[in-house]
Amino acid sequence: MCRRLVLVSRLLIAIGALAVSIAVPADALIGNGGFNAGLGPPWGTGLYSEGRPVWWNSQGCRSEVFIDEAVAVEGLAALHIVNPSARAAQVYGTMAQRIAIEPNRPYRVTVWVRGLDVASAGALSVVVDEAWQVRPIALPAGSYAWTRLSGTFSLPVDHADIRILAEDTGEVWLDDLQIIPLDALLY
Ligand SMILES: [Ca+2]
Repeated sequence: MCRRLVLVSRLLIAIGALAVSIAVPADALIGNGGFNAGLGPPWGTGLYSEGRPVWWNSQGCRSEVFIDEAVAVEGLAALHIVNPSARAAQVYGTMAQRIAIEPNRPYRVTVWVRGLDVASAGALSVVVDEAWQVRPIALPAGSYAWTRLSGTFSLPVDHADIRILAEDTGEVWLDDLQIIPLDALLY
């Protein structure tokens, strides 16, 4: 009897360990967050993306994006954004991809960033909601080598539009953008 209980408890521990390993994502929720596959899908999805180029400009913004294969911190490529347009109302360049999330669950966003003459704090940000109000990542002003930034968010809906938004002058590089459920990191 006692031996059987031990076996049952070992089995439950094994099942528990399996559940934890399933709960921790082997990869991020976001697709091609390392930009090694270029600018294709799933970039170019979510609100406002339909019928537009993957990276698109508003109100005459002259921002451009490139896949840079010389400076990546993860894989072979990083995203390089060049924006010569100063901050002004509705002047921005952007691209997004929609991911599925659990409503009100906390998520962590991490990304490697590099800056050259970034004009202002938040000249480039990562936005996650449809109203563009929730911005877990905002790049600092100035010039800096590869730096890892992180932030958290939760939304009351079942999806997030992970949006890269350029709103002021400067050059930035992004790599290895990841979205991970925060509680999965705590096991
Ligand atoms: Ca990469």
